[in-house]
Amino acid sequence: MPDMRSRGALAGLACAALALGVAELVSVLTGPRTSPLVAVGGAVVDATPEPVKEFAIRTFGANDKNALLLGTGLLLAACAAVLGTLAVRRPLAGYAGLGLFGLLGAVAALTRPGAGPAAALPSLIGVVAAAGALRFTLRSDGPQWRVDRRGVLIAFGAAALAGLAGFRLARRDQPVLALPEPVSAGPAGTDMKLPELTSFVTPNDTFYRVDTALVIPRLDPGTYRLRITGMVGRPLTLTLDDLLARGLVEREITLTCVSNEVGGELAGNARWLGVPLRGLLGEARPRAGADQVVGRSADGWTAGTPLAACLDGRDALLAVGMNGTQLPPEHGFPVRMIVPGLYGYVSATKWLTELELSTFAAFDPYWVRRGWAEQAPIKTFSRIDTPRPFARPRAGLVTVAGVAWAQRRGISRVQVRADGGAWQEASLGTVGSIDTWRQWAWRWEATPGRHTLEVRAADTAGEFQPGERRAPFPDGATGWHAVVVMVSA
Ligand SMILES: Nc1nc2c(c(=O)[nH]1)N[C@H]1C(S)=C(S)[C@@H](COP(=O)(O)O)O[C@H]1N2
Ligand SMILES: [Mo]
Repeated sequence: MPDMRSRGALAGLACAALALGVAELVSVLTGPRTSPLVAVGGAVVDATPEPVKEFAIRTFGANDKNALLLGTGLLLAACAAVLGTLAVRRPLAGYAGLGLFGLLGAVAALTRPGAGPAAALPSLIGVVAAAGALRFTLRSDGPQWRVDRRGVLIAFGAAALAGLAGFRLARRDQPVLALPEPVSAGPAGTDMKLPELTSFVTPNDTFYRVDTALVIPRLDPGTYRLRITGMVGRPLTLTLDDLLARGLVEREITLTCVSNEVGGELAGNARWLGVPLRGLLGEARPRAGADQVVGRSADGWTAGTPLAACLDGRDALLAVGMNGTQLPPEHGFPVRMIVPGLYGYVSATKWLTELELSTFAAFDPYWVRRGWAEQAPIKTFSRIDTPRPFARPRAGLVTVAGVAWAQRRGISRVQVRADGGAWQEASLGTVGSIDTWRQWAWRWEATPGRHTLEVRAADTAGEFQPGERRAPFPDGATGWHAVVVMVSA
């Protein structure tokens, strides 16, 4: 019987390995952050208390993420072995366990910021493969179940093959661009470096992702072409080298999604390296009457940007770099548009292949056809990042902190209040530019009990964001972010 048990454990390990290998392969299509290990690891990081995180960073240094993945993997292996020993006696327990872990991976991937429905696919397809493997490794032997050794070997082999193929494909699909060194960066000191506060620059691997692409378009930089068409005196077709030869600038710009709810996380601030759009459009000589620039992506998605916003001197860019590296595939490799001050759906076309000069009267882009506003400037917004909802801080001084944004206008004030009392002035981080968000912090003398914290921000014209709660449809949510906390004595 002990032999039976260890064989069960092996079968469990083989099935888990197959699930992960297959999931890795599927995540080549759905994005690196949809792989169950990465998604569960990310969720664990988010849920980890700050002191533990600091301990991990101190102990593992730059390897903290690898340590986390290894830890998650070992834990999963232990569970798989236990489930395997159970499954030998009660196969149903094995299938139920598989289903549970598949669900866990899918939920973790789905709840990552900006994840689409396809994020669940790697976990679900992985688990279906593992269930199939379990079916073939557990053989009924009269009233008993026995583990088929060949089945276990085949499952391990298939797991290794799928995982390796996924790894190789993910690599192969990431050609490397030779980008010049950035010409300029933002000012220093914009990050207050407070624990739990959103960092001033959002790292690429945690930058929110929103798009309609079930499968990330993979463009070959060697054959890439950008066409500038429509109401122009001189249509252009440009290679990537043509674009790069126009000269690049680097700007910090906060990108925001119109679907962001009050308190939501569909916003990120990056250093974008790109070609100024104004000069490029000038070369194509827009014809009189054109008022809309339609950005078209490799997968046919469209966004309509006011031509004026591309020419008025703001840093409208065709971006090729993000935070010091080429654009990651899920953020639009090799070229995307970035226009400060406009929600992403009217400005930020990823996998950009065409700019068509047109008019708002003549053409409705993707989301406008579905009822969203034709014009969508970003509204003033503020968010409390810490304390988290239903946190239980100790009474005494508590740091309340977050970010606020009002691209093109800039943030001049942030105010916080507790329990509907008088508004208090928060201190503000150094300004990046009027196109970046700004960190804020407020020291709160917290007393025991249940409290509601609220925040509101004003732009540099002195205009406070309205308190009235409105849903994102059709041109962006409004309302003050509120967080309830339970202060302990
Ligand atoms: N090709 C393409 N580009 C797109 C979209 C899309 O669906 N397809 N979504 C837009 C929306 S709604 C937003 S908010 C931003 C998000 O950019 P990110 O995923 O890099 O954060 O991309 C924009 N660009
Ligand atoms: Mo968006």
